[in-house]
Formats: sequence, structure tokens, C-alpha cells
Amino acid sequence: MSDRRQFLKQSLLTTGGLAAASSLLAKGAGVQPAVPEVAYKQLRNQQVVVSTWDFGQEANEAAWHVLQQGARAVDAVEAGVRVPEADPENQTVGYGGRPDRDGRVTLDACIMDEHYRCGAVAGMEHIMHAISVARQVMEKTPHVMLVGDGALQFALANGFTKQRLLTAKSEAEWKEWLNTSEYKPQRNVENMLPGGKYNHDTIGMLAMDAKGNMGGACTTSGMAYKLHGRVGDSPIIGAGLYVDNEVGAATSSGVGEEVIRIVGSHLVVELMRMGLQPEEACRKAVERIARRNPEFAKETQVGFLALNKHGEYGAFALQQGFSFAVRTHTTNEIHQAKSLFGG
Ligand code: SD4
Repeated sequence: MSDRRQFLKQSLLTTGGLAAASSLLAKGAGVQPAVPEVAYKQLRNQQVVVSTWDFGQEANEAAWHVLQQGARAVDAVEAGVRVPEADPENQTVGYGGRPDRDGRVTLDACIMDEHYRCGAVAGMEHIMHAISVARQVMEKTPHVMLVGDGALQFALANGFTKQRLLTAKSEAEWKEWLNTSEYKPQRNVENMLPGGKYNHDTIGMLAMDAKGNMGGACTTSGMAYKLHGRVGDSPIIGAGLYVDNEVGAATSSGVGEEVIRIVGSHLVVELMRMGLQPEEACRKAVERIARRNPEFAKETQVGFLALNKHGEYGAFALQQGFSFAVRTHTTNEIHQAKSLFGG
């Protein structure tokens, strides 16, 4: 190992080593930072599950149950998000989700494990558990993402059952919306739905298992009354979800277009890699969105949720009202994230 590399490695083990390393790198030392390996210890018995929104509490419980069997984090998050996917009362995920402008329920989902393996489906119709199809894309194909009819075809070939996802309630609301809305693309249409701009949903879930390994899942029916074919951030690795087992994981909810533009979840993880705490990393990502278009940001909701390798978690949103659920050995609670507009 070169002297410089040796120095970098040693300095990282001391307080302030991170700063010293970054400044050396900034001066063009030309060394790839070995930060994660030395700055984050793998802790055992730090099992934790976090997920977006208050309905995440029930989902967390299902994930927690799986974790307690000694399963991997990726198994836990898949089991967890299947709960809202199957719930017809939840109109933002899976069965019962709000349709697109043409009355079609199209689902977006992705999953990522501790080995950077990932799978996703986008714009998939007729299959309730989009997350499990995403998992099979990850495990059974050489690809990362399948879309639309291709995703459906793959799901059917792998034993999933086709069913009607549009419930009477969501159909009635969509028809009502058609009566009063112009049939043209509208951003952030949920602002006009009950709860206004504070009422976004989608489940993003992150977990750490007993071995200290991480996994994440994100699943949604996407923005209500979107153009047919529109894909949000939720199934896009790096945007709606990212897991780096050396550093931590992040997920998002809100207006997906804004998240995609900054590759939000990957950004949050990279900020944690630089040493930021989860909440601070989420705040920086939110601020980046707001800086681009401050006026628009005031009317838009985006929230990030992050979990680091120490089992520490945090969240931050543009607007008030972004809640998240946390399950550990000692807690099972809902937290309100801080926000840029509203404290
Ligand atoms: C999307 N991010 O499709 C999702 C929707 C969402 O709160 O999270 N709404 O853009």
C-alpha cells in the first residue's frame, strides 16, 4: 500500500479523520476514498424497520415478525410492504390504488438487497403484489426493471394471479374527478384530493437485520390520475430507493418527478457516506429540490427517509405532515418529520 493510502486509512480511524481525508481528496490526492469500510462498523443486533407514513406501522409489524425469524432484511421489507399492497382502503399502493387518467391502476415498485442486487417493475397492471414481482425480476432475470406488458407477462409466467385492482371506491372517485377536471397532464394532482398537498402516500421501507445487513422496498400506485405510461420515482433505483450495505439506505415519497431530477435516495445515501446523520442528509436533498424552484417547492410535497449502518434513522420533507413509522426492539412508533416549510 502506498504511503499516502496508508496515511488516509490511519487518519480515518482518528477523530476528524474524515475531514482530513476529504480535504486531501479535494486537493486531488487521486485516491479513491475507502471511507465506508473503515468509518462504519457492522453492528449486530441492531434490528430496525422504518417506513414512510403512519400506515407503515402495520407494515413494519409484518416486517418485524419476519426479522425475528432470523430472516434477511430484504425478506422483511418485502413482507412488510405487501400489507398496504393488499389493503383496498389504502388508495396509494397496490390493490385499491387510484388509477391513471384512463382509469387504469398501474403499479410501480422496486426492491434492493445487501449485495446491490435490485429489481423493479413499472407501470404494471393487474398484479397486486408488485413488490414480489420486482423481487423475482431481481432473482430470476439478468435485468433490473421490467415495464408495462412485459412486467405483467413475466409475473403471469411466474405464478402471479391476474386480478382487478380498481376498487369501486377508487373507480367512483376517478369518475367524479373526470367530471370536474381538464383532461390534461397535471403535476401533483394529489393536492386537489382530500388532504391537499400534505396528503401524499406510497410506502418506502428500510430495514436492518440481525447480521447488520440492510434491505429496502418501495411500492406505489403512483401519482393519482397521471398520464397513462407515466413512471414516478418509486420503481427507479437511486430515485425512490437506494441501499448501500456499507453506508445506509434511503427512500422517498411525494412528487416523483422532483425526486428523479436529483436522484434523491442515492443522493441521501452519498451524503450519509460523507458523514451526515440521516435527518441531515434528507434535509440536504430536500433543500436541493427547493433551491431549483423555490416557488414550486412551496406547493409540492417530497419527503425522504433514511437509515444508516448504525441503525440510526431520520427523515425530512418539503411540507409538514410527512410521517414515518419505526420498529425496533424497544419502539413501535410514528414520528413526524421536520420540514422546510413548516418546521
Ligand atoms: C410517485 N412518489 O409516483 C410517488 C407518489 C408518492 O406521495 O409518493 N406520492 O411520484
